[in-house]
Amino acid sequence: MLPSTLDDAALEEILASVRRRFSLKPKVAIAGFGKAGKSSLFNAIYGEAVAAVSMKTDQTTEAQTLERFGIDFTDTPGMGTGRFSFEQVAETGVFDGQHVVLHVLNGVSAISAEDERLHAAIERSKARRITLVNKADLLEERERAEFAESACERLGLGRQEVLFVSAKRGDNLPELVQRIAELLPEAMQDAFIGQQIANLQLKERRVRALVYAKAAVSAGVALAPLPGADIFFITPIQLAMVAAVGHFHGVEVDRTRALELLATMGAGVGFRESARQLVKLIPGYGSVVSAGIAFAGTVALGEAANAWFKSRMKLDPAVVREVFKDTAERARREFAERGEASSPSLVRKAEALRAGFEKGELSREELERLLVIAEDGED
Ligand SMILES: Nc1nc2c(ncn2[C@@H]2O[C@H](COP(=O)(O)OP(=O)(O)OP(=O)(O)O)[C@@H](O)[C@H]2O)c(=O)[nH]1
Ligand SMILES: [Mg+2]
Repeated sequence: MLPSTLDDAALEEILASVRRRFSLKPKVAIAGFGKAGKSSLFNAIYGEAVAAVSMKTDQTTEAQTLERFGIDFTDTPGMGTGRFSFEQVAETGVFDGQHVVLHVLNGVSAISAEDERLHAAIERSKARRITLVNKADLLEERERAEFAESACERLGLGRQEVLFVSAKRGDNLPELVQRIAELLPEAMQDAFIGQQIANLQLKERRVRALVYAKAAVSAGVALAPLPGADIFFITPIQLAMVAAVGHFHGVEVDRTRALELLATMGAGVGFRESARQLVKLIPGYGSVVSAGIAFAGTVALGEAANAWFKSRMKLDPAVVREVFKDTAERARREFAERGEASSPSLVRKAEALRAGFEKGELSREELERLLVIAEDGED
């Protein structure tokens, strides 16, 4: 059996790099005039617990009651909201530092001249803009149509640019989250999707895409099985996946958390030992890790991690094990039927990296590192 060069320090580094990716701070500012519902939207997107903290910061700002205009800065969920006069905002280029600015119109009051100025200031800035009409729950169909018409006319927008939402009832908040995510720099999208709570389906879709990508890489590296060796390559890939799945659900995955998950599934202490025990739970496991087993084991672990972290580690361990086993069965069948077809470019990429290692072109460390960061879509 080949020894692994990936020691505990290297595994820690994998966890840390996933943590860094998810701790990026997308700058999303919520701007609008008094009582449009900025704070309510902030709560609805990030959750009451986060908003409660930011309110405290808000109160420390002086003379805020004198201002009619406010921005709730949400670039760091959990802290930092501020109030600014319109002049401060327009003249200090405060929007330039934002990725996305949500311009919140109050659906129950007419669009004002100040809203027009605010819109123009956002347009002048480098930030991307989304224009919202809040309190849609209070509007009849006819009133919505009238408001939309007025917004298009006064702000020069296309009809599809005006998004009606209700912070109170939740109308269209998943769509809002989707639009924000699409406007963010790509490297920050996952962090935002992890931080928000208003579009849980989007979290699920991203988790599933991630899990299947990691499974394809695992399969690729195991295509030419070497007895005992593959598990060493697959463990770091799976560890990065588990950590990312946790972060999508707002759970910071450190070493202890990762081990806790493995222990929940009845696997032993230590990343590598656990991985070796886990793989034995998969039906059809032999002394050699085949591509199908690597694929199934990675999907199963990803789904088990998803269920576990989504429940905030409250799920009955027996249920987590069941998720693992059932998913492993299903994923094995999928792989047997479709083979590499699910993500052929990733499978090929992993296979090529592995071949490079065997020809001596890549060191083991290089191979492991490249496998962990392999992403779809580059070729
Ligand atoms: N019906 C309804 N009421 C809402 C909605 N969003 C906010 N409100 C109400 O509107 C009022 C103002 O909401 P806030 O979220 O405090 O608005 P804001 O823009 O942060 O206000 P300031 O910080 O004072 O500028 C509160 O009474 C909210 O309950 C909504 O979608 N529907
Ligand atoms: Mg407010």
